[in-house]
Amino acid sequence: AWTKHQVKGFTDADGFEKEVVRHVETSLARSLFNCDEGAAYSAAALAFRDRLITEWNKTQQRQTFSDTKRVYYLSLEFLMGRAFDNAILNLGLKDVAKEGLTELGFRIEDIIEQEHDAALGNGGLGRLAACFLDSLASLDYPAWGYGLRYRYGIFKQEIINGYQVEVPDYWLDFNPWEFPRHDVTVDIQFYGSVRKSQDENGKSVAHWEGGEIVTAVAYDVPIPGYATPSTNNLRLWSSKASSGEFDFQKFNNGEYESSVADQQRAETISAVLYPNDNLDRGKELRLKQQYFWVAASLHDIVRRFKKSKRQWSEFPDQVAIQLNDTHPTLAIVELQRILVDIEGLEWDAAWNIVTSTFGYTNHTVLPEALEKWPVGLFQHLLPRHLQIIYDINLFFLQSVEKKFPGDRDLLTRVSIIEESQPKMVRMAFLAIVGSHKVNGVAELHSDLIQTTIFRDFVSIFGADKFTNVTNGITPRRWLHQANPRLSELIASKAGGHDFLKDLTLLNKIEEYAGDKEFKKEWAEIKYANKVRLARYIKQTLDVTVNPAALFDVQVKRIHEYKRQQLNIFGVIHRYLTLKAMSPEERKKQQPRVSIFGGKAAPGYWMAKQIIHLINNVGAVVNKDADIGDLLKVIFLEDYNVSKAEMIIPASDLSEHISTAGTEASGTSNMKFVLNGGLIIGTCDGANIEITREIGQENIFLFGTLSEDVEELRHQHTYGSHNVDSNLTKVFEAIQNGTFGEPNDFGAMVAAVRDHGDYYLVSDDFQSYIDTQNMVDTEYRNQDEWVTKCIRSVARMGFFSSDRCINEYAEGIWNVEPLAVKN
Ligand code: 26M
Repeated sequence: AWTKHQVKGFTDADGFEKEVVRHVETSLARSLFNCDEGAAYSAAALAFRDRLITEWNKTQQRQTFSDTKRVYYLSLEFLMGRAFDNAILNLGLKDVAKEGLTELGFRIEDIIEQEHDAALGNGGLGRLAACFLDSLASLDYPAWGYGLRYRYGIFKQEIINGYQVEVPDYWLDFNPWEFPRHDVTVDIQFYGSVRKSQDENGKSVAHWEGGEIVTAVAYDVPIPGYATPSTNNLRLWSSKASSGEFDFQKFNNGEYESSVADQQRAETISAVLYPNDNLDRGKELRLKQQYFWVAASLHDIVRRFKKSKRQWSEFPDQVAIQLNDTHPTLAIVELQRILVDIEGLEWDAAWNIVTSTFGYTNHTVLPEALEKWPVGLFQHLLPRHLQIIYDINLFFLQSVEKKFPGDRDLLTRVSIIEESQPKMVRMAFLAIVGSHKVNGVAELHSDLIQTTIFRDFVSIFGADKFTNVTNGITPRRWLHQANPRLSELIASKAGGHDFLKDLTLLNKIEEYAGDKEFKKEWAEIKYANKVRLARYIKQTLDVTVNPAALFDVQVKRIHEYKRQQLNIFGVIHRYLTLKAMSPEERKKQQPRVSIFGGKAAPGYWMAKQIIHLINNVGAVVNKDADIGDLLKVIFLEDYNVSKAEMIIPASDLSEHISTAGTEASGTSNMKFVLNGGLIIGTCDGANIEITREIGQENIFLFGTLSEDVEELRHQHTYGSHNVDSNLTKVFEAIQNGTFGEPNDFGAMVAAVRDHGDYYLVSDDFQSYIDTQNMVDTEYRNQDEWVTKCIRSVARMGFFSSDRCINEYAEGIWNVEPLAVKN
């Protein structure tokens, strides 16, 4: 077994302190007398960074020399959050850090708070990638992440007069966790034209020439595993102007301005993360980002493979590449181009290698999120790639025609090129055709893609090509780091911290679900977490909330399909109901704090209206003397990973209430249950599997089932549509100005009342209200509630991202851990 004592560097508080002092005085060039919390964080981070480097180098050497198959996880988003707390926990040195910092006169919590989140992602998809990196390292898999080093991560959200305002997130001022590799660069080409010629054997070869060249520079981020020396690499590419002759010529010709403009154009590629979640708006710069990142990553992977001097046919034995959604689909085309145009392989041999290498993960069935690019844009930006796509499509359609002769409709439906005006490249279809496995992220979602959007491809390729890998979360960050006291309580009954490496060991706490002393400690921890959140709410919003009230939390990106509008309409209904009660009756009601958080895409007008309504409702309810502690409505600004770590452990009830069939998986649902909160939710995504694992008596399910959604939508449009009577009263209150200018919310009301209620808010309203009332009743029986929470946690082992990564490794990548020999 590995222990922290086997690695080089400090092992005790004394040694750590010396390193902190050294970094303050040398790396930061500051005096100890002038060391504030910011400097202390910087120095402590540098001290731990030094600790990571040795193991990181060793891990990389081990992977190179052992010559085993590696996994490459291609993702445009890595929502990492903070690295310091995670690094000290994974190294098993948090006590050392705490003691050392205390002796230097600091509180470790304050030092941890100094770090800026690495927010290179939108939501679930980006955070999943981050959890996967943690599991890959913790399980000793030889794996790299590849992404973009955005100068600006997801915007910071400010709420001004109840409205969302976006502020840029410049996060790179001081980032000790990245290592620039100015020697690892790749020149990436755009635009230009294709020339065909014949080689010495008379074979036709394509040359892609001319156009803009931008240089990709690698920045590496160490990813420490938990309780293992394995430290993997996340390589992020940054764009800069290529320093080719072209620029020098411009300088020499005195074209200084235009040369600086070129430089800025190049740097724009990796400047900003696109802030859309589950929404595609085909912008040229986005396609440029995708190709830039994919081409640099593949060049890097191919360069590494070539050092092994193997045959090309062995490429898939050495390399597995996972595509996180369709964003990196161009990698399929780029590898085919490298093999055919540059390495001179025959088309079929190359295509075999390509399809054996790639796996594709789908994360959504929402039509507005499925990527499509205009053919004309491709022709302009990537002319050779478009030709290759046409050839891939031709051979694919020929094979379909062979299997299903004469089915013209089928050919039209599955063609990678959509024959629309303008013609479009359908990236998901290209990803399916170019991969050997396609997976969804929860059982229901994987079934849905096979029976709806990708149904034709199941008949063409067979059901074996399609599979499910239910998402998971890392228990290190989402239990041990976010909720240290609960982690310790569990450890005291589960035989130590092994459950953090094998989450199924949580089942050892189930026998304490009725244990008085255990339950008391459990409830105390939850209460303390709620006190902390209440303090934060007081500090940031100046609203006093009672920590003894039921904390009802919905934090996630704002989207109509996630139905924050259902939640706030339910809150309004609750408010109206309380207002109509006598003071005596009110005294019998369960106090609640409704907590919201999440960002709206800057161009998503309806989502921004929802935020506005939530804030307006809060402004009215929170100062209503009739209501007092019975109801508070809170919108927490700028929800992100580090805030999630505070909010999730403080929840009694969390809401996962998407229209059935729309939320592919959800992962925060898993985080909330793992932290001892119950769920109110629809039969959607991973909620279904959570129910199966923890028992239906431990979850509050309500609403329409996914198989009934289509029929209801049809009825709304073509039959009659009566809005639920309680919801009608909510609309009346909105429209008589109870929550501010009624016109502001006219569109939200009309979406339900007049425009077909696509998300079934009215259909699900009554069952939502009834279920919330059941929650109130059950919450008043605290003894039983706590038992439910404990049982639920005990049964959550399945949702570790370790289980999930092992499934990918076995079923898709065919890779094995690289055990560390001592
Ligand atoms: C597209 C174009 C331009 C900019 C951004 C995008 C884009 C970004 C993210 C499109 C889709 C994106 O993500 C889809 C997504 O986040 N899906 C979520 O994936 C999670 C992890 O599997 C699931 O848990 C969520 O249910 C699912 O919504």
